[in-house]
Amino acid sequence: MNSMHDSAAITTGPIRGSSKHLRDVDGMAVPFRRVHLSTGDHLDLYDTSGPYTDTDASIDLDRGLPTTRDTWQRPEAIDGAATQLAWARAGLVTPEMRFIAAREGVDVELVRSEVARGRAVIPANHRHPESEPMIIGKAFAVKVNANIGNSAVTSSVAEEVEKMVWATRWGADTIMDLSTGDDIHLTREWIMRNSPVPVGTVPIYQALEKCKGDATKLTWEMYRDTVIEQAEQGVDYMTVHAGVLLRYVPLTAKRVTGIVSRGGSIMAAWCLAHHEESFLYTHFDELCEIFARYDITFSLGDGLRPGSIADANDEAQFAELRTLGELTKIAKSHGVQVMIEGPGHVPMHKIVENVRLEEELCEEAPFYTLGPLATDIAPAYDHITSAIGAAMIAQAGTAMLCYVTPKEHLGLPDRDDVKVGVITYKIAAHAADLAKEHPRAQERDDALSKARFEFRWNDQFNLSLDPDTAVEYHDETLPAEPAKTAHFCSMCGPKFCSMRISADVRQYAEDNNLETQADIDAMLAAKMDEKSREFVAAGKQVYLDITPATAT
Ligand code: IRN
Ligand code: FE2
Repeated sequence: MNSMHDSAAITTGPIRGSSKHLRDVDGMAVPFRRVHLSTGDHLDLYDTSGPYTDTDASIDLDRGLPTTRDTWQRPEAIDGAATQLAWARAGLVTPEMRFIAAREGVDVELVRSEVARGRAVIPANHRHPESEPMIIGKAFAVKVNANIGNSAVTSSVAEEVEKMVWATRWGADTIMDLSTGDDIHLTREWIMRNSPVPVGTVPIYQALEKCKGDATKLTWEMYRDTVIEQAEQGVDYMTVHAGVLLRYVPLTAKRVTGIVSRGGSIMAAWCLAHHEESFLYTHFDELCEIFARYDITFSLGDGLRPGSIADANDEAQFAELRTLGELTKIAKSHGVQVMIEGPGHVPMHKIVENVRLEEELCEEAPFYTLGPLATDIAPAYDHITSAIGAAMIAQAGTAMLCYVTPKEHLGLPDRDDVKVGVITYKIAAHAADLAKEHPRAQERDDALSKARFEFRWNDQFNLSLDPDTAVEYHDETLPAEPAKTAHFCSMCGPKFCSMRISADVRQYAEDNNLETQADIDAMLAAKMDEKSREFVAAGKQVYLDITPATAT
């Protein structure tokens, strides 16, 4: 290890109470996180963490992960398109589709047909053979993306790899490397070679580096070469802000927050300076041909997304969306997979309209949104303001959510912010899965609820999204080991525990053979009668016992 690696504190190894379980599917090893319960049962959960949660796992930056996908059979290109979309349309089932079906617990035909319709994408560049295939589409579990990437000054390459491992440990389904600065190629290379999840980028950022930050100097050739450089490295999906057209730029003039997208503002600056149509738009067919060779998925950028509640759903935003619809059709005619990026900042009553329009204009291509923040008034809490919007928009049909961390609008996220962002977005995504009645979503809730009711504390922790924090909070008040099996917690103490009282009620019902509602009603009537006679006879007064539970 050279000195560049030293500063990174890399977290690997199993998550509390779980182990890596590999299910054999036609010779492929499909990963699950197996949670071992104290009852002797187990629950297998969707696992994004790659080999890093194996026992004794570590990160070997230079060696990288095994190139497993290279050993799988890949069909021939069809009319120049070596893509999951082209193969799905031709009725071919790829190893990636079979892997995904097992992972999601769905029929492989659902995977193939959703990809063929363009309602789902499998971002899997042939040059990223280390990745474990996953699918983004509204018929499947809602996915979460975590953005990482150094800015010009801050972190080392190893720290960025650590952030990737850390984000996937907590459930990030994809990561985007938004690095800028000097080591951009090298940083990306190490992230790619070590990432078990698809990696996305915004190539215009690196193209801009190549002309020292002067947007007016950008050219199509410069951009194209950057795309090819990144394609060769294995980038699985790329944000392309090709819907920012020259004539839309004036529509943003009267906005409260103008253009907030970085890529969008770069392209708007270029269009204005040259007074020409965007080269991303005019060269879109050529871009499609490149993407088709590697099977890179378009993430059509929302360069004109609203950056404030005031600007939500305005003409600039929806004009761009109409153009993205047009580009979707072009990409698909080349056999290239497409998803559509969405807002931003949107109040709750304007959220569903976004999904409805996107589906109508973009042939239901998977929607991939940034939150949206449901209000602007809580900097430092924008993981929460945005998770509210994210849960709503996901329930309405958004397929992937781009996380927002507590540092949004304020600074660069550190390791803790990355974890809080991912966990917050897993909550939004899972809440939407439940609301959509995704076949496997409720299993985990039921297992956790049961553990909670039965005072299996360790099971409750281990089934949770963040076992480490759950244990920590529990131990703040009841640190002793016996408290992990105690039939109460420190919230209400032993006397007032509703769960314990409910358990007692059940026991009472069992002991007294109370099975039907009629049995219970009869018992209650008899008891009430008996009690009221006792009460009157004793000449008692009514009082409430408000002694604190801990005073006993
Ligand atoms: C997702 C949905 N809308 C935007 N995003 C993400 O925002 C996009 O995928 C990328 O990771 C990030 C930065 O995009 P801009 O600011 O360059 O548009
Ligand atoms: Fe914002």
